Amino acid sequence: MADISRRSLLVGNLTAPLARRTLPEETEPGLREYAARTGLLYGAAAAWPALRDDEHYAQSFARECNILVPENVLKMGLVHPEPDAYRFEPPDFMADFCQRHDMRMRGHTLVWHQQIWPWLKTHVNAQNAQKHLEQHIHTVAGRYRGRMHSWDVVNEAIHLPDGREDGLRITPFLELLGPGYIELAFRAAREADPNAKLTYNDYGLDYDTPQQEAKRQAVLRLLRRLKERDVPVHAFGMQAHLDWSEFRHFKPETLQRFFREIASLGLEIYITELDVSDRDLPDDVAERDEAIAGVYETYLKAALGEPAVKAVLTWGLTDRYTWLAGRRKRASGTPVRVLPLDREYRRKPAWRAIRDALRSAPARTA
Ligand code: 9MR
Repeated sequence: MADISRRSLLVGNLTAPLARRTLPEETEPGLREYAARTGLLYGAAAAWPALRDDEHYAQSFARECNILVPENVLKMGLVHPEPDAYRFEPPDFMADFCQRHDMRMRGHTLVWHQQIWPWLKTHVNAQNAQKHLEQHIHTVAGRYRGRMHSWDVVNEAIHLPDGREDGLRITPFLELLGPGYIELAFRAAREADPNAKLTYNDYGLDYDTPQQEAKRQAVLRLLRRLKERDVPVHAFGMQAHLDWSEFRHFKPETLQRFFREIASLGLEIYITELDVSDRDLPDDVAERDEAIAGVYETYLKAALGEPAVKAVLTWGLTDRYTWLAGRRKRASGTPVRVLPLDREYRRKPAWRAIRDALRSAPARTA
């Protein structure tokens, strides 16, 4: 025990209180069990090195999840920090962890405009960009061949403010290779891992607003274009970074219409990065937790009504490790309460909301 406490001190924020000494006992099964009963997957994004060093964090994953996605360690710049050097120790650890705990794994992400190779500017040009991108994908996706449930092959490629007619974001790969970089990435991923479900993943598609409707249409056009060209794309990833203060714009019918259109292209749908910001809620914990739980439940009940939705992943499992603590800080400075488990790994109303949505979801056939 003392050993665990000492180790957890070394992880992350040194001023944070120690992680608890024992995982809270629970009488109910984990979310993975409720998901499995209806043929669904439930999981979360895992932080590094917390998964290795914080025993209770690891135990919580084993208890709650039947799928895991590395939050950062498979991103281009992290897994491939130099032209000839890869850093596979963290994702290898996670892949072994999944195997040990009978969990699936998602890969995130092969091509993105953020956390990109730090050597891109000095080493990559229009002549060699295709070779570098294909090598990267073959090496990274190839290493986990047969072990990945799915891969986010391309992440966040649509960005309407960039003003292009096709809606594509202006990224280094678009500039180097043109719009064909997307197709190229999917084909390389297919060669590297013929069994993984190859996914296009994006955000900002949840609400019934004109901006988000325009983005949904652009995503659908992209997916249709890929299917018409026989590009191996199998799934769409709906990030679902929600915010309590924006949730008045959510309409279940709008989400369901979008999902049905995606399903009609023959694609599966995964909710890949669900979380709910509590930035503008009052400090009172009970009130805040109920409000956040309400958002989880409303959103998931609508999403899980569409049979093409096969997996739900939250972007983190416990409030102890969440990007929202840095990016959506509360004005009062009180810690955020945005995920299913609190900072001490206790189940919150958000956990129960996810359980209820999983439990009432229509059974999946395949
Ligand atoms: O949670 C991730 C955070 O730790 C990183 O600093 C950040 C870098 O941009 O990326 C976060 O994860 C993002 C994910 O990879 C793609 N969709 C949006 C997520 C939240 O920003």
